[in-house]
Amino acid sequence: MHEHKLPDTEKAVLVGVVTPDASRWDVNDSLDELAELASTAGAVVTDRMTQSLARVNPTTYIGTGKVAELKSLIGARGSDLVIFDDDLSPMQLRNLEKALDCKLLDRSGLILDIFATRARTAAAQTQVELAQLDYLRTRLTRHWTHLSRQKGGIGTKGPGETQIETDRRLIGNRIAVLKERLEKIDRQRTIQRKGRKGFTRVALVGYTNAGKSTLMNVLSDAEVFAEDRLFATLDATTRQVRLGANRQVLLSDTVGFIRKLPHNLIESFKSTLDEVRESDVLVHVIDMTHPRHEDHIDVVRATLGELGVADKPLLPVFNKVDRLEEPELLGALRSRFPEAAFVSALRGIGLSDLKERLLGVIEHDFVERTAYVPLAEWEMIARIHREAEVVAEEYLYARNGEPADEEAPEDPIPVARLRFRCPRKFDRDIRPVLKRFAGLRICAQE
Ligand SMILES: Nc1nc2c(ncn2[C@@H]2O[C@H](COP(=O)(O)OP(=O)(O)OP(=O)(O)O)[C@@H](O)[C@H]2O)c(=O)[nH]1
Ligand SMILES: [Mg+2]
Repeated sequence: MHEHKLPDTEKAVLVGVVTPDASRWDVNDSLDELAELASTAGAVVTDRMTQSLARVNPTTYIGTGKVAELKSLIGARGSDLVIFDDDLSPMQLRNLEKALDCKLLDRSGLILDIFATRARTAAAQTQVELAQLDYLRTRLTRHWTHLSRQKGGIGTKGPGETQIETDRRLIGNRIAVLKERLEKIDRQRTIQRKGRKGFTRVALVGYTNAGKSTLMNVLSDAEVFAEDRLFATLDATTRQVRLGANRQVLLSDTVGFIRKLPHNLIESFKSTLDEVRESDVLVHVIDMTHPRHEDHIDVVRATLGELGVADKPLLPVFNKVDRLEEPELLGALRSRFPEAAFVSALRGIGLSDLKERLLGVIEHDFVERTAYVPLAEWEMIARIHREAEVVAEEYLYARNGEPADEEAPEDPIPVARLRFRCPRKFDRDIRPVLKRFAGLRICAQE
């Protein structure tokens, strides 16, 4: 596939609407974040335009007067694109394109574009392309393809024009192919994950740029790409991490969350987000030095809810203490989140406290069990040794207590009596197997 040379910087105008029902997010904060996203995508923001409206204009998003104002601004600045803070409906997009004659993007389109440039592995690339096509399917306008053919740049990366024909049917076909490819990737991942059964699995979650990958690196010696950019990480990485003398966990780093994460991205990133869904414990990394960290916490919680994992045990970790400028914030957060750890992933501050607290959360999720297992079932015994913490082990003889055996008593068989601690999940996994040995009657000590 050839890559067309993209202009290094595109000049962008940001547009946001203030509505009375807007939540705690101030439109300026939201545009700050949009500007960060735009610069991550390689644009230079020259202007911002906001408008207070009772509600967003259903035909043009902003009011008619504002559209005219925007048009002359674009002309005066020689802008390359306009980015809207909310998702535009196909109708709004069509009308605005007609009126402005300029490349238009909305927040979701911008986020998708960043994801497209960041995707490195086949899985991430497939997932992003799927999300993009799904997004485009409802927004295909003649103008859009016309522009994309002439110019490259933000909003046009990812699926090349050979793939994006205006024909929706072709897009539908391509989506089917990608879905199939993802299913294959999914199956491979499921096989990989099977090998990790029984390990306590911990997933790092948090707002983009909170420091998840930096924390992953410092805890595990992994070399995960960390950068002061939004969405540095798109793929899940998993590493073993030692928490205490006798406790290894699997730690996964994964894609960051953001306000208004496009819904089709969450859908498409299902297999990456499975790391989060299948983990036993979540570590929620928060950049406490970010002025909007409270909102970030809310967004992450809401996204976890959407993923159906809101009830998993969760450890809040406030990161970047090294950079904290208001010492009173530390006290306030400590009293509000007494269970939280306060760290600097970058400087390696507070890591042993973090590990201790994480151990505490995990312990809470552990159970102690006793099981009798015939020595002939050495694979099962080995598995318990490998994946649980064996506290005591002794060897005995037992007879099978099934009624059929009463008439023709078998010779006593050697069995191991194992007392072990394990995650509830491991206990659930092996219980059906151990049930098979429930009829054993201990008859002699060796
Ligand atoms: N001062 C300071 N900077 C940090 C700390 N931890 C991370 N950073 C910086 O914050 C930026 C983002 O860090 P990442 O680890 O890439 O963040 P992330 O949460 O993985 O971000 P995404 O993958 O984009 O979701 C980088 O520039 C890090 O160097 C910290 O404890 N202190
Ligand atoms: Mg990262």
